[in-house]
Amino acid sequence: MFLRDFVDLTRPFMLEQFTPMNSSQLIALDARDGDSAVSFSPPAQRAGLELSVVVPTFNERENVIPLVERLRKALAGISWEVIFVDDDSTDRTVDVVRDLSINDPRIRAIRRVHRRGLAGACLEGILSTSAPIVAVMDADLQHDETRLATMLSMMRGGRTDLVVATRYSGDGSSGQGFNRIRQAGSHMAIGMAKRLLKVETSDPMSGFFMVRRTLIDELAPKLSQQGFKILLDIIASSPMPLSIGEISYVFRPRIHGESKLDASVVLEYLGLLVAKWSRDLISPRMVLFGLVGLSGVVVHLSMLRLLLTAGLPFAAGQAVAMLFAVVSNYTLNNALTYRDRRRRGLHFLTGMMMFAALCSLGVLAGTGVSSLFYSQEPQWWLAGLAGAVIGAGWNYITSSMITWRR
Ligand SMILES: Nc1nc2c(ncn2[C@@H]2O[C@H](COP(=O)(O)OP(=O)(O)OP(=O)(O)O)[C@@H](O)[C@H]2O)c(=O)[nH]1
Ligand SMILES: [Mg+2]
Repeated sequence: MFLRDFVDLTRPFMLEQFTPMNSSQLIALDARDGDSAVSFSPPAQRAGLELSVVVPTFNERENVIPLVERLRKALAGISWEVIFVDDDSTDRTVDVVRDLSINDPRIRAIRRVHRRGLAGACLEGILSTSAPIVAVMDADLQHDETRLATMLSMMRGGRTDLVVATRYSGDGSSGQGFNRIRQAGSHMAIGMAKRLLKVETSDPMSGFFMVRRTLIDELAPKLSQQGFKILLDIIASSPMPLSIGEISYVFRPRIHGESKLDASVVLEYLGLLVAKWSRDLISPRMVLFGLVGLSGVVVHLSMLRLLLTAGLPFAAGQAVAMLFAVVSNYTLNNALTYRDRRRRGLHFLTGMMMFAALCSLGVLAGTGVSSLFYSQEPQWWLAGLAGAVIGAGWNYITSSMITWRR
């Protein structure tokens, strides 16, 4: 536990910011945090609010109104609200939500600026409500909202911590929403989660579930803000076995807008699996940083070989190959490891220079440590390994705290 706490120093502040507070405190936070900001439409302060539906959105403008209409029908007779957590969509999804909220205070918007991430958005939405029970569902109408009322009645007795809407048991299916490749990938991912993390539910990858808010209040500091798989993270992060109910549903095809799922989601998922399997000793970010580092070694050696074959002297070839590896590592880390804090435009270039300068210091520190090791214990591999660990650790810490600081 301590290694993760020590190394992943950049993480904790955001989650704590969103435990219940009033609007004036939120405005103060906005002003203080120059790097990232968040704006809220006023929370619905209604007595007896029972259910909050948290909907993460990124470019879902056309889906907002149909979803709200469906929620109104499905949740008739229940005291509910819906919170759209939008990562500053370019199609101005948040404006549609705010227009609706003028006439219906049950509809709320959280607009996050300079942040990306489905899991982080869901967490922020959950932590911003006072409702005791929270549902998480996608905006794109793929999740069957008519299941919500039954899910709520399963939660009401107080004995169930979590209800998972599953595509993989009873009458559930993913056939309409997934092609064959997605289906095979989903089954493989579930198999890995079950084997490695001993997760019992039939659909730990589901993005449609209902949970007791106090559980998330407790688990929040442990949950990753990266990735798509918040449900798996919740189940695997709980120190106590959870009482989990299931309800089946048919995953519908997406009608409006585009899927945000891409290859990086697979890598983020692997990061989450390793993190939970190591009992949070390693963070998902560390796993991604390590994978990118390994790819840098491959880039470096391939380039060196190419340049030497082309007749370049060794020193020149080595310098150019190193430069390629640094640029490749920086670009991949920007796209994957620090996707939620991605640097763009001019910031991309200044970040690259910063990354290169800090990595050079890492090389110096690593060389110094390995030379010291070698003078005490002339085992080349042990000394080399010590240098590599120091260099990689330095690079990770400075990347998280300086190049991609929040
Ligand atoms: N706030 C926020 N929401 C996101 C982000 N990425 C995806 N979403 C939302 O999360 C939900 C699920 O995303 P989808 O792209 O539909 O993912 P999916 O359902 O697994 O994939 P498809 O079946 O291809 O649609 C949608 O409501 C998205 O708008 C993000 O970075 N931030
Ligand atoms: Mg979808």
